Amino acid sequence: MTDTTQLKTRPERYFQPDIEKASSDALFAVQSERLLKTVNNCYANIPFYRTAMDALGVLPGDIKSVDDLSKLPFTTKQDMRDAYPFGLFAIDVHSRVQRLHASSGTTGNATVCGYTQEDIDNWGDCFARSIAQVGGGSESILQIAYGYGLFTGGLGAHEGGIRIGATILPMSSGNTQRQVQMMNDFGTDILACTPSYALLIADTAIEMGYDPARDFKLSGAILGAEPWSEGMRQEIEDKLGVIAVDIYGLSEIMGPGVSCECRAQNGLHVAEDQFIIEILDPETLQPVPDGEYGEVVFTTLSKDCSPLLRYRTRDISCIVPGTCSCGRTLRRMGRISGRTDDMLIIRGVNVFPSQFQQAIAEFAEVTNHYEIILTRKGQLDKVELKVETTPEFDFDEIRKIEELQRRIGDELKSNLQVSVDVSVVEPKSIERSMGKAKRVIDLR
Ligand code: DLL
Repeated sequence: MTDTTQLKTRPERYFQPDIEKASSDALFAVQSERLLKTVNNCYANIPFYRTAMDALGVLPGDIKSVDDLSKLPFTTKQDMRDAYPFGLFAIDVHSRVQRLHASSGTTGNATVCGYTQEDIDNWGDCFARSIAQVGGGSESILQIAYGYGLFTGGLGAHEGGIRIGATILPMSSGNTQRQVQMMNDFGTDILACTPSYALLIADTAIEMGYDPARDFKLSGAILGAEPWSEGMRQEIEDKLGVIAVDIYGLSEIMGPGVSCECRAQNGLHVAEDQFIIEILDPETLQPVPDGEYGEVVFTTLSKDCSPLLRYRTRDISCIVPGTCSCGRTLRRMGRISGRTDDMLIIRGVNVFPSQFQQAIAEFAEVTNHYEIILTRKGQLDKVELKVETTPEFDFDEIRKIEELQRRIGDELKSNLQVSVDVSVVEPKSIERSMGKAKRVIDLR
């Protein structure tokens, strides 16, 4: 196992210490001032918000500080889709807008956001903080293996690299052997990609005959865009010899860097100078206490082209109570535990994909590569879990395979109250992902 203690005990680095370590009073003042500006911008320039605020009987003048946030209307993904493509822009797309990003529109219109140069710079600041949080700086070689394009991963990381002055290796995703080659030859020290792609890169490097933890100069990995587990983190850290931090973001709010862990790895510091976070009960839309899980809702504070008021992300998380050992005062959100819309209803029982992940983490014989396949037989839902074993597992003994499948099935049954047909499969039989892994295949 790689010893990451040395990496963890390096002196803490900050990109914008005045902001990252601001007092709560100073932050409240900055947030309030920017909120007023944002609300005025929304009311004056976006008819959707004028109508929504008029319907609630709220005028921009009623918002005096962050304490008045709950008077403002919510925004949903559907509102953004209805406004497709530019209906929620505060400025004309032909004016100062430098770039457009869009989320994939698999279940409806894509959601589109515009960025002025100022928006791009602010975004870069957020990602630059993340680079510092994992221990990187201007001397770093940053390999970006998030996809470049309408997806915000690649270009968001790129802007962060520019702001902090790192040497950028703009690989985008794909061509994994070449990623490994460059990583070795150029001496990459920070890798940015999805956690599933980091694992694929690690495994590919091992297959190519490297021991990345020993041979490569990697020290940090900034991984996000999809849910992952502590088990995956451990595997990535061991194989690559890095500290791996979780980065969160969404295209509607900005892209990667809305929040990111530091090396304490105990919650993701939210860029609270640029966003107000609320954690609300998704039914009552009332705030839940710190430490309790609810829907994450963001209000943007610095966005010029695509400001959003109280955007309901559908992601589920909490505010991590207490202070962080890294010295940052920006509050932390917990790992995303699921989405309000990824709940599977299986024979009437509500189940989240993350529960499968937690259950299989208990078994040393299997890995983090799994797929949940849902089908319907007559009136009955059928659930199959395919999970890969470790290379050490002896696949020649049918009895051992059956016994492992039964034990995993029993664990799932007692955790989820649903019978799951478990198939353990040989290493590398489940397709690897270079972007966001698709773990649930619903064929019903
Ligand atoms: O995934 C932005 C991003 C790029 C974040 C690179 C981090 C790194 P979208 O494609 O719009 O944007 O997808 C946003 O992905 O609402 C979450 O459900 C999920 N997601 C993002 N980061 C994480 C994370 C980018 N760290 C949606 N953990 C969000 C779990 C995440 N889920």
